Amino acid sequence: MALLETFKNKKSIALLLDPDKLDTYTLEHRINGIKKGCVDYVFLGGSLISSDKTDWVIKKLKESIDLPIILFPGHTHHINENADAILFLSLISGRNPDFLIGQHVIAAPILKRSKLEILPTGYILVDGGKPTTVSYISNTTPIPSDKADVALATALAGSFLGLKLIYLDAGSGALNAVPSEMIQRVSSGLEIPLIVGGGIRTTEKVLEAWEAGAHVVVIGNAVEANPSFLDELLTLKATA
Ligand code: 1GP
Repeated sequence: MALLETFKNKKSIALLLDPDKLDTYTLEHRINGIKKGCVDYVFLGGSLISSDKTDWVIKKLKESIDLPIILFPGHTHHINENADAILFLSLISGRNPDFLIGQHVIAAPILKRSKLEILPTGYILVDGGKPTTVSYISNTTPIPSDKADVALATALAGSFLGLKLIYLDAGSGALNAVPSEMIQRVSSGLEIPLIVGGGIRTTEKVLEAWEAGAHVVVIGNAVEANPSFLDELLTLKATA
């Protein structure tokens, strides 16, 4: 089934892996967790990737697990044709043309030749209480976290432009996750699936985001800081 449909059909968790932060031991640990069933998707990427480990990570993942590997690129250079799909992100909360359409024009011919499933995604950066790499690198200002109406208007504009997913992100390692009120407001006004991430460190927060209307909750830093969080996610999925 196409990923867009599966996103809609059930509440799920995506584990964000940053290739720069993985060594053999860490990747094995993540793979063992994924095999147990604690997450539904693997997102691969980050705003800044300096190593050349992406091929290796995809190969290792594909040897061991059968979950969709979805690129979460920060730049055209991060395209990798061995993954399954790509979040084709337009940074619609920002006003930097390079991240609204510029990178996309460069990427389009490469993607046309690839077998990657393309997931047109409106990416909305929300203030998470501290500057994040993505706001710095993209040179964009996040939406204030108490401005749910601005987030909704932005998400609606994205959907009217034909984008198929909205990703509300407080940024990796955010102090504060996207508030439930904002998730609720955006999800209730939208008919396309909603991904939420950034600063989600507890299973309670995952549940809160799901209950507010998120379809996919993205977890990155929490597992890097505390690898046993994968076991907590497994328990959550077994009971949710
Ligand atoms: C960042 O939404 C992702 O773009 C995940 O954030 O690393 O804070 O979980 P964390």
